[in-house]
Amino acid sequence: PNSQRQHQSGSAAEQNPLNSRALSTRRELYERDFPVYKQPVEVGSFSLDSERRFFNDGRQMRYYVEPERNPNFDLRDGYKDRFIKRDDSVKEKLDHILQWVIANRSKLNSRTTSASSCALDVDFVTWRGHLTKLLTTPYETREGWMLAATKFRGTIYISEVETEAARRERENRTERHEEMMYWGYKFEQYTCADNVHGAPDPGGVVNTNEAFCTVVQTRLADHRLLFSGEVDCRDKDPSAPAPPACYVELKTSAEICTPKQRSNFHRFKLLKWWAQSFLPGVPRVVAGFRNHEGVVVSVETFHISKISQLIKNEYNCWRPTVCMNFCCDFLTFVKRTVTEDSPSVVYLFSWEPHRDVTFSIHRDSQFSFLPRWYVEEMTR
Ligand code: 0WD
Ligand code: CA
Repeated sequence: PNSQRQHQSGSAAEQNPLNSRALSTRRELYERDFPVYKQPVEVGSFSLDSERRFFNDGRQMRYYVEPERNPNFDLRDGYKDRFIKRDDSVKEKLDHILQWVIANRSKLNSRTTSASSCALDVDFVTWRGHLTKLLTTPYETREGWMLAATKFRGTIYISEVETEAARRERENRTERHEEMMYWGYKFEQYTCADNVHGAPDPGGVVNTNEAFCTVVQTRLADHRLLFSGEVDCRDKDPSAPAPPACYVELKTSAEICTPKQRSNFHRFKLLKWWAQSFLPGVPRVVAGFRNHEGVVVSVETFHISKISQLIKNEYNCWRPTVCMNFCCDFLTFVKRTVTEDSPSVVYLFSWEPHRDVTFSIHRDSQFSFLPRWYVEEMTR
């Protein structure tokens, strides 16, 4: 109808002034010029050890060791006897990022006046993974999401809430699915060394508690963002560019045997890979293509900057500009909605495929996610 044909510019929420309580996710509304997205700058990093303890340093950083083109890695090896799995029923929310913020507050306070020295100089703090979900929303047809937002001292914190459907899926995974989730971590073990001159140790234990996370700062249009994302490894060449440009994302995917499989890979998988790595400025993804028996039969590098070229002949394909404009308009919608500055108030944004984004407001509820230790530290 009429609202569709309105302005080329302006956010999608603005295009429907009668309904400031909802945001459309229809692709056509986001087909406009690519928004300004500043080159992400790494402002720090942190590590989580084998017991999920936080360290304000890069001790869990690993180094990429390029495998053969056709390596025959057995991803099933060690699943039964050399695997320690993180307990994914434990919801950590933003806790590790907040720990990093407290340890590095001086780096973030670029304002020098004492009046504003308590406020972080950013509009949003969140996980990279939450932003990835926003980028892919206009193309997502299966899984909805819930994002909790709280404004505290002028900054909006965004933390995911597990949907009922996601919880059911997590609690009812098949044995096959559980094993396939291990394959990605096993591939990392075949291609990463703990030291710059070291070699991978495929005989070791895979422990998914361990993580190295980068913290980056950037700006999407007028939204100043601070987010963290888990990084698999880095280029070991000492002359490699500085982080995040030296980082490498590792993936596994089913081997591609038919044109239909290739098309699906371009239309669905490359969207997720592109969104996840583009956000923090990670330039390449190394993919291990595996067969049904969990053997990596080929390895291929994808450069993030070349992915839009690679997909452009695909019929009915995704577009980076739609992803970024939707994310930008969602953040505008959040800024306009989240007005009360209080650590105990949560604005819960919910989305289901084929629906608009809507929200509800919760005071002192189960959804509150800023821990007391953080609020107290930031109020001192
Ligand atoms: O509480 C939650 N719902 C979430 C917590 C959702 C997403 C992430 N996290 C936390 C975890 O503490 C984890 O350490 O964030 C960290 C990873 O953050 P991210 O980089 O923002 O997440 P994402 O981009 O979705 O995933 C990056 C990697 C994954 O690699 P692949 O190649 O599969 O995309 O982080 C791992 C996984 O290896 N990962 C997780 N690790 C622990 N907990 C989680 C998770 N919930 N999700 C993905
Ligand atoms: Ca990965």
